[in-house]
Amino acid sequence: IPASVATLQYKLRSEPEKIQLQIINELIAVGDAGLAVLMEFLLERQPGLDQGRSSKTPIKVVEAAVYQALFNTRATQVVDFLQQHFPTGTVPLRSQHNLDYAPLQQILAKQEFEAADKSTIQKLCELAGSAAVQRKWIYFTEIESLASVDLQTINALWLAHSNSRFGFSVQREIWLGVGKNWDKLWEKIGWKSGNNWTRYPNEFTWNLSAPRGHLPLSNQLRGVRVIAALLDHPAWFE
Ligand code: UYC
Repeated sequence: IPASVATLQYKLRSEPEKIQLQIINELIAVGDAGLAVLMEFLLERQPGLDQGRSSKTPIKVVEAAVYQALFNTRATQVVDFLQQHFPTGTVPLRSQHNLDYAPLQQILAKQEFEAADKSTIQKLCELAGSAAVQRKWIYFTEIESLASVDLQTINALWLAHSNSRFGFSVQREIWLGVGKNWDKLWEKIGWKSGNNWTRYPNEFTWNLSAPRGHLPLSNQLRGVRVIAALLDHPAWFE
């Protein structure tokens, strides 16, 4: 390995998270030698990926960023490597109801955020039960009983594949930051501008240039009670 790459490899292992995230981009820019370092790093960290997860530290930020950066390259050797060692990413796809979150993970890895948003709504309905699946939307009264594990998995996937920009826990943090004032939340996450609601789907920003907390969406047509129940769910503080 060239000396400069070795230095980056050392820093990737030893620097604080903020620096690690910058090093990832530098290693990607190096090309094959850099990709090899990133793949090795993921393998080293693999046994730890299941541990130390609570709603406070729902994902391993650096591992998720390495995975996503590698995935974005679409380089053949990387595609094969990820397929072999991380076929469903770095977030454990835990579900109390045996729901399969692998499709959502793959859509998010491809950064297809509009499809991921649809898939998320669908999963929430599946979690709520067959009546909600038929209806295609959830009553606020159904939210409370949604399994925390599943909500945490969905949230962790959004965080992992968005550099922690998107996810219910991000929306919750912003909501608490504005004293639970809905109008201030809508402005901050780009769901409303002045008196105008952002129109679904075309006016929403389906990529990482969106404001923090922009996604996933919750339709407000029937009021704020669904999103209120979602952001107040025990999944985020238990
Ligand atoms: N839509 O405006 N939305 C839909 C949002 C509202 C409306 C879906 C978000 C305001 C209608 C999603 C915002 C409103 C439908 C979202 C937003 C409105 C629809 C698809 C900013 C009018 C057709 C999934 C707050 C003033 C379907 C789903 C229907 C759909 C999301 C209109 C994800 C974040 C108050 C007419 N909107 N929605 O849930 O239900 O249907 O009739 O929030």
